Amino acid sequence: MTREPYPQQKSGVQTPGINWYPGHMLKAKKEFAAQLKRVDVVLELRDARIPETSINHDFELLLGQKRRLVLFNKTRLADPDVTKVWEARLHSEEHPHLFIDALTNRNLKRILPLARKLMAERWGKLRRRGINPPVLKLLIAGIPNVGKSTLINRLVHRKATETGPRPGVTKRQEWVRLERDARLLDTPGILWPKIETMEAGFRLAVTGAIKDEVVGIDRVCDFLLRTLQVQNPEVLSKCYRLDTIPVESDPQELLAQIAQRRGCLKPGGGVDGVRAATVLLRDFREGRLGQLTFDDPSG
Ligand SMILES: Nc1nc2c(ncn2[C@@H]2O[C@H](COP(=O)(O)OP(=O)(O)OP(=O)(O)O)[C@@H](O)[C@H]2O)c(=O)[nH]1
Ligand SMILES: [Mg+2]
Repeated sequence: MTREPYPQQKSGVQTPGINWYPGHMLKAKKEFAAQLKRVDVVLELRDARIPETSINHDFELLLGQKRRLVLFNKTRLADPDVTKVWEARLHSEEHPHLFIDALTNRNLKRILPLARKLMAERWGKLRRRGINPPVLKLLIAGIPNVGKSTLINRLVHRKATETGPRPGVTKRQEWVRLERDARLLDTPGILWPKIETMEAGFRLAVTGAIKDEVVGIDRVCDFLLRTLQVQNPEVLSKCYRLDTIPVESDPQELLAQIAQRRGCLKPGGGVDGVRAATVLLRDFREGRLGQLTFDDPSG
């Protein structure tokens, strides 16, 4: 049987979209819009594992003609071959971009020079008129948990802002001194009010931008298992010492096997599905289940 690298969900979930919008996000969006006119360049963070799904289209409207550098973070967690295809596809995009990894410092040294380059023309004009350019003001924007605060800490080589492995850690905007003549504004993660499809919901949940509860931990787990079954079944069998995994295996059955292996059982002896799902998702998020990209670059 041919393996389709990007399976569509067969969960039968029919939904008009996921309506949700925590109040703090609306507030964050208003504050974000208010600061925009005060900054020179926006560093827009997206997730390298979901280069398309992590685009906040609301930003397009808000940012307008603002100078922008798009940074795809967490590249070390994405499938390197698929990243290459994404890089080729993004080549002709309007805004310059970099694939980075804040935890391994990949491409971080290139960020500030690129941001300064975006200001070169404007500042050149000021200098010709005998005026010293002002302090470079950057704003870092993106969906929750994509690594905005981690990136800032890496750029300033100290713990200037709070970070954590869950969405919604940064609650308010905060200026950080980057260099003598550069400042960076950290902002809370912002998502859009309605997630259009369950598929997008699964991708945002599995990568940590929304909490599992928004779409249901069992469904997020089901989505991850289906993706692994077709993209990297070997990692599943190796990590949980399972037999060869046929592509058509039922994810529920797989989860039951994982539960047995990891001792996720109820007092009476039945499988504890929620515990097993929690174990699987934690293993994935801590990098024990290999590198995966969920957005198909050919789609
Ligand atoms: N592997 C990997 N993990 C990362 C990277 N950047 C951030 N993380 C992890 O992702 C999680 C979220 O990081 P934060 O910096 O708090 O994310 P944020 O975008 O500021 O999140 P909010 O403030 O909630 O919007 C943390 O557990 C980080 O260690 C990266 O480049 N690679
Ligand atoms: Mg943050």
